[in-house]
Amino acid sequence: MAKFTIPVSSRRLYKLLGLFAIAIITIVIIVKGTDITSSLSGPIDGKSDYVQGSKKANAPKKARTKYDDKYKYVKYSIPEYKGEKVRATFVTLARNKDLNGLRETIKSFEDRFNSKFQYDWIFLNDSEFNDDFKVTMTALISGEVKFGIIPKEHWSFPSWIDQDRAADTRKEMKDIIYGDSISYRNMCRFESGFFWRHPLLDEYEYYWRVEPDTKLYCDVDYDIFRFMKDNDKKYGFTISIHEYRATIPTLWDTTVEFINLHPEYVAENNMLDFVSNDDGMSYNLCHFWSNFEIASLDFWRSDAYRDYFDYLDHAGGFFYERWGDAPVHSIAAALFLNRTQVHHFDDLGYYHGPFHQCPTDEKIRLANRCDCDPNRDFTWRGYSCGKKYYKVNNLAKPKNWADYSK
Ligand SMILES: Nc1nc2c(ncn2[C@@H]2O[C@H](COP(=O)(O)OP(=O)(O)O)[C@@H](O)[C@H]2O)c(=O)[nH]1
Ligand SMILES: *[C@@H]1O[C@H](CO)[C@@H](O)[C@H](O)[C@H]1NC(C)=O
Ligand SMILES: *[C@@H]1O[C@H](CO)[C@@H](O)[C@H](O)[C@H]1NC(C)=O
Ligand SMILES: [Mg+2]
Repeated sequence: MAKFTIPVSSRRLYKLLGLFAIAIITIVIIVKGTDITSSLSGPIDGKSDYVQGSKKANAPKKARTKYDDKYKYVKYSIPEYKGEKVRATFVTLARNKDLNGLRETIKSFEDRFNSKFQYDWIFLNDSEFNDDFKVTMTALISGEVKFGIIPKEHWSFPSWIDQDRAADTRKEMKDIIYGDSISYRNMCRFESGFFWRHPLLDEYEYYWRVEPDTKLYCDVDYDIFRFMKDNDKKYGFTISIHEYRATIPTLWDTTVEFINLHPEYVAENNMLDFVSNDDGMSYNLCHFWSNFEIASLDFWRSDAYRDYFDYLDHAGGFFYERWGDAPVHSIAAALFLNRTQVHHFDDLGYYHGPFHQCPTDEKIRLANRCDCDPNRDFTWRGYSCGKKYYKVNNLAKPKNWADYSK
């Protein structure tokens, strides 16, 4: 019997020890838990300190330094910009129904770039944003988030537009993508002439335009706005493409009329050869795909662009045809900028349905941890204007570009 009592009491002892251990673990978890909550409330309350400190941005990645010499090309061509932050912001035009498409998009832009630099993000809509939208976006974004409403006169027919003629156009164009849409036309006119006039953008010098359902495929470890500013870049793009001719039948002729009135606005070292194959006689339909833009707000604020937009707006093509903001922005950039002020971000991976930019240069792709398939890259394909852009600017294409051109 005595032999039995010992194991029983030791079982009790084990039980007691077990309970004691569980109690300790529970206490540790509770204490840790409050630690986590209090450390979370720090950055949220003191967000501005956190943003200015930008400490994360300056910490080099361990894995990266190990392979520094192997990826020398990348290091050499893309210096890491760690200087002072630029007055820059993201800008997204959106609707309630874009919330789902925006969640993943924002996550990829934050993970790949913005969590390291904490730039602000502005959302614009033609009516008030609801709370679900605001709360979700604010939680996902590391910088300050601002919501703005578009003034009615920036999102409607201007007084001089003939409503019957505009309605006829929408009927005639019903078989062309967005051809029958009023809201799409308002959107194109807004993105051409008004987003940069919104008071929320006044304090900024540069912006990065982001649309719902897009994605960033590669790490961006340098301050891309700093890069723009330090190198006097005014317009940066990823994908370029040919426009549907039916949407812009008179855009070029209207542009030529404007240039004849204002030859002083045309830059000396311009990029006319990117948008015209016959020295300005006609438009070759090439444009930068404006759903992605990293650009200077001061460029749109310039007299040249303001007067150009005004001229186009009075000509009525946003409603009598279906002029897109992409060809309007691109033609302006090609004519009013020194060609050295336009930049192709060949180091970025980007998706907006149905096209991808995925760096075909393996060194770039691996160094920047791109999660895209280069076989889907659009840059060197026939319908793209990438080859044209590289040719007219005397830029070297990646060695293997032809493997991704068919
Ligand atoms: N607020 C608002 N945004 C719009 C409207 N139409 C388009 N957008 C936004 O404008 C951008 C371009 O529209 P999208 O449908 O993506 O056109 P696509 O990229 O040319 O096919 C996106 O950011 C949309 O969220 C609209 O009627 N209201
Ligand atoms: C944006 O405006 C539209 C009306 O134009 C409205 O239906 C929608 O709810 C607004 N979006 C958000 C997120 O509030
Ligand atoms: C265009 O920019 C480049 C680089 O900044 C400069 O060397 C060149 O002089 C400029 N050309 C003109 C015509 O302004
Ligand atoms: Mg889109």
